[in-house]
Amino acid sequence: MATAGKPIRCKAAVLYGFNQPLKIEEIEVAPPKAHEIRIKIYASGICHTDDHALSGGMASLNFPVILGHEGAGIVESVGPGVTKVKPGDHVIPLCSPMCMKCKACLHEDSNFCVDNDVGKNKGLMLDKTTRFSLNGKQIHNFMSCSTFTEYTCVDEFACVKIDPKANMQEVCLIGCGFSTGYGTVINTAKVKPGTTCVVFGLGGIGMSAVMGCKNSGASRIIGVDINPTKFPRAKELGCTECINPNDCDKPIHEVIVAMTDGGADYAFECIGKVDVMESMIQSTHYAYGSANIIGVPKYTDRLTLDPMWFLTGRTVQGAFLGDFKALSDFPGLVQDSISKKVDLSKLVTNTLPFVKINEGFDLMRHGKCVRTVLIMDKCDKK
Ligand code: PAD
Ligand code: ZN
Repeated sequence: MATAGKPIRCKAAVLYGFNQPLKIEEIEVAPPKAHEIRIKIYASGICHTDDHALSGGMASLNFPVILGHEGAGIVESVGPGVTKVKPGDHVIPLCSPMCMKCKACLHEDSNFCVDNDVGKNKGLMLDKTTRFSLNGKQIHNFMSCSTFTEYTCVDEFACVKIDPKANMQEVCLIGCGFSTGYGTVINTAKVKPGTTCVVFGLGGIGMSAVMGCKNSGASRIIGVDINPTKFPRAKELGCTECINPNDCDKPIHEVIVAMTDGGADYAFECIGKVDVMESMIQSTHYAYGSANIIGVPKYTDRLTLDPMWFLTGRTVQGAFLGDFKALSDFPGLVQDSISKKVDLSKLVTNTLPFVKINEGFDLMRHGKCVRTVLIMDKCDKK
């Protein structure tokens, strides 16, 4: 492409400090160096993890930074040595990169590469620099990718090629939200047919977990949310019942234990609140319940656990990105989206032009969407 090897000037949403609005700036994206890929982003979902970072929920964040980690785009150019993709390929940038050399990447049960930036939040490429700048000042990346920008640049290990037939405005959600909720159900908990599941929190992650429970053949799927406007969509996706804890005269776990003759087979926390996580654990059956933590709490929060909750036979576990190994699993999820085995359009309740990104955050904060997807450009290149 004509832009290869040259810096690209484009719009990006820059965060300068905690709890500030994102500022649309014209930044410069340097050409990719060896083993790096520059990508034109077409669509990006807004995930609660972006707001978690923005509002100071993570222990550290280097400013200025370009957030966003749930995108889809087309490779614009590649640096020397890149073999995985070529210009023109459709891709998902990975917040869950995989080096395929470390112990975690090689472990059959892990997707948590030692070189990912999750929790470390250095905001740098592997060579400890960044390709984003504004007036010569460096801007950090986020979770190895940054998708709230018209162009991004990632290390080769943070990118996977996908089928160009996929709808970018839908499959961008495979980059984080959909994979996280759906995967925790099918890969981590391994929900069995005929069982009872409870999903706490019916945002993008929780709704994806509901889809996973439905596709796994659960016979009863109970959705829990303090925002009842989420209930119709949750029922459409598979919830058999929905409960608002604020309408209950007992703690929500007591309500669920009573409804399910001793507790659910599986429960999922998709909010990021430790008090709800404690309820979620106690809402599972004491003898065999499987409690699954997905939500990301504030870094200073701690769970208060009674060991007796587990001595009787319950298990509790957590998952990053639904335990999907992005490099090998995402192309298959994209095929599931194309074939409508999973209908990701049901998760995209709102779309907005990229420059309205702050409105998109407000929609999420006020519970007015399941997922808002920002459109950087319409993709007619199939
Ligand atoms: P969201 O804001 O779209 O949805 C959260 C939902 O929880 C909303 O519908 C709220 O109404 C509901 N809620 C809030 N408080 C309560 C409560 N006390 N009881 C019941 N319902 C409540 O967020 P999201 O779906 O984008 O993200 C959910 C969490 O998952 C968030 O903590 C995010 O950081 C985390 C996440 N984890 C991973 C991972 O890999 N583990 C990946 C991506 C996101
Ligand atoms: Zn996310």
